[in-house]
Amino acid sequence: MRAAVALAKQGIGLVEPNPTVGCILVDESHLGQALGDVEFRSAKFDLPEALSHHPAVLGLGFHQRFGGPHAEVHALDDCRERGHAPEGATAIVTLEPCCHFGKTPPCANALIQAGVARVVVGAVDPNPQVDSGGIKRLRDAGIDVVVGVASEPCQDLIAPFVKGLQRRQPWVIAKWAMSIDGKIATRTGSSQWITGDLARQDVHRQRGLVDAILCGAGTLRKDDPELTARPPGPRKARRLVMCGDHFPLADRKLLSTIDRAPVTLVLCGNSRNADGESRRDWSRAGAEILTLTSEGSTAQIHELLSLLHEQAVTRMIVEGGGRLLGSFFAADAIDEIHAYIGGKLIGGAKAPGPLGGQGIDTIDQAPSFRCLDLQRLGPDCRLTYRKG
Ligand code: AOF
Ligand code: ZN
Repeated sequence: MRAAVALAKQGIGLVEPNPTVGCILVDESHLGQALGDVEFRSAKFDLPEALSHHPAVLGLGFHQRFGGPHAEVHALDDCRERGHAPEGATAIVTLEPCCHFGKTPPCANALIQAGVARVVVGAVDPNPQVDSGGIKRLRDAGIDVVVGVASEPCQDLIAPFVKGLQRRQPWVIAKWAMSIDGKIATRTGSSQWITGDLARQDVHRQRGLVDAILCGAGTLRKDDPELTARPPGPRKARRLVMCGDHFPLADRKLLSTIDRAPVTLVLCGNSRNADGESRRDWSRAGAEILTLTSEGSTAQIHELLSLLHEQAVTRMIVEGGGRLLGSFFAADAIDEIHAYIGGKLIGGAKAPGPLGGQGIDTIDQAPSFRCLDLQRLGPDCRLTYRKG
């Protein structure tokens, strides 16, 4: 199942708003040893490539693009292309096979027709059109179904999809780069660059996998960021600025690069008539102006997230600065953190950390996050944390 999870991850950025799913068809009589304990510990290891050569593996598949065939169909095709028969095989799937006619026919039917003997499921599909219906259909056809194997990584795979379904908001990734001692700038405000080339390349890769990238007005003023993925990735993110009640000056890279990716300025209600000239410049350039009607930053953040869900934003990155990230923290609106740690020390009681605002008073108030991944990036690293 962990191997199927690794396969599924190859679909991140390609399948949303669908969930990422991986499937492996195996011949249990050849399973013998576990699929490479050693292999999973090595970051350089190409898992799909190695799996292909395992004697138990009949076929591999993952959901590769929105609207395209599901993981199970790819695995069955792969199995037949390799000259194997799926009859009697075990299908290991990170998500319950679907039972509905969506953009493709039901995967449960495909598995039944192929004659698989057993299906091992990581997570139940919370989509109301499925919701254990796939499991039932397989069992009714006499297939042995095991549910909940390695469920934590399988639930992690579909967490953005689940949040979209249940909360009708995008998955929020807070991103920052800090020194080993947790500073995002020196006490004088100098911050470029805390991380090196490899870490910054990774930031661009992550940008190319999401639907929206948000920054605050202070960052727009100070850093003049472009907020594009360079080189471009599979998704083109809408670039958003949380402006407060003033239009930003129009001399920003965001405006001069508006042909590369759409721009939205997010303002709050009392700004309607402010800054006429800047407003005109941004509008003329084609920027979308979004005016929030709620009061207070927490309500405004949730209003924005709901609006972005309606615009089909599944995953988004909040890039800072500290004030905006502090507001997202205070609003309990951070699902995941990409903390880049640059191999540098900054020091100084007045040098800022990543989250501004008030912060919490005592440790018992601190929300818990767990470490999902650690990527080494030359002298730096990316730590991925998730709530819960
Ligand atoms: C599976 N295997 O690989 C995936 C599943 O719009 P459609 O037809 O592509 O269906 C999307 C829904 O199917 C999605 O919301 C989720 O419930 C399920 N995704 N199911 O059996 C897969 N990607
Ligand atoms: Zn399916």
